[in-house]
Amino acid sequence: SKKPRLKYEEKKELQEHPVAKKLLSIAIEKKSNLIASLDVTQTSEILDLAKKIGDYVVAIKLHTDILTDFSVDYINELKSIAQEKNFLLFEDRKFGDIGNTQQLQFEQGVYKISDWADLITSHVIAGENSLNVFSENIGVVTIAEMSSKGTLTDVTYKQKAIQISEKNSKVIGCVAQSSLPDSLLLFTPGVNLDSKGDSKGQQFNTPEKVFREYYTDFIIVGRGIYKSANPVEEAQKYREEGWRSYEATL
Ligand code: BMP
Repeated sequence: SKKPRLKYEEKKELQEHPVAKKLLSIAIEKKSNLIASLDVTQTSEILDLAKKIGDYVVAIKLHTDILTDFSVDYINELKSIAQEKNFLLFEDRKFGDIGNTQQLQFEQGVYKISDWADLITSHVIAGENSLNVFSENIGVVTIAEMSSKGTLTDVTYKQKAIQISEKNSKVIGCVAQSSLPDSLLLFTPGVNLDSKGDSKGQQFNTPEKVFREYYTDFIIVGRGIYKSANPVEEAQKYREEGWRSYEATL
């Protein structure tokens, strides 16, 4: 039989990075392991959803480059909602280039991600040095394994991505669809209670399955929440389901 997983309190002890500690503190305080991915294209929709579901999540994941009306005012308002409701801002930029280019994408352009993100995602396809450009105060989450059908992130790729992630003090964890060493936090997207997948390659599992089989730390839910008729009810449901499934593995 499988050994029991580490509690969030125990994982917090293992973490050195302030953002990892903060994320785990929020999880413990809110009894939530839910990250809502708000993949909508207007800032007003994000702000509205963030106000409504902010109490139930540990972080809101963003794809800022899909917004049609980005502004600094929007970011400032989102930051104040995040502070009030106690969640982190997670920019899913999936950097995937040489370090110099990633640095420009991280610090410059319209979005100036380095000014406001608490967490960012990065591929490690360009090798370990490409991660050196991210700042110390931002938690880097590497993409070790993807949720989509036919992904190229096979076992060897995943193992190498984990090795790079374990060695780098800026990395707090990985996006993956299987378990990780205890020193890394596991973020699992492709979670939905009502659907098995879409026509574009996404594959969904239930929260129960990803906690039981992978010992994930955080579930990432997109369309299951923001596309539903009642996002508040769904956010509450995923929070409860995620927490119940976590406790069942202890
Ligand atoms: P949805 O639950 O609507 O499928 O959204 C999943 C979110 O997680 C999307 O924002 C997607 O970009 C992200 N994601 C994923 O689905 N699979 C991965 O392997 C990595 C991701 O970041």
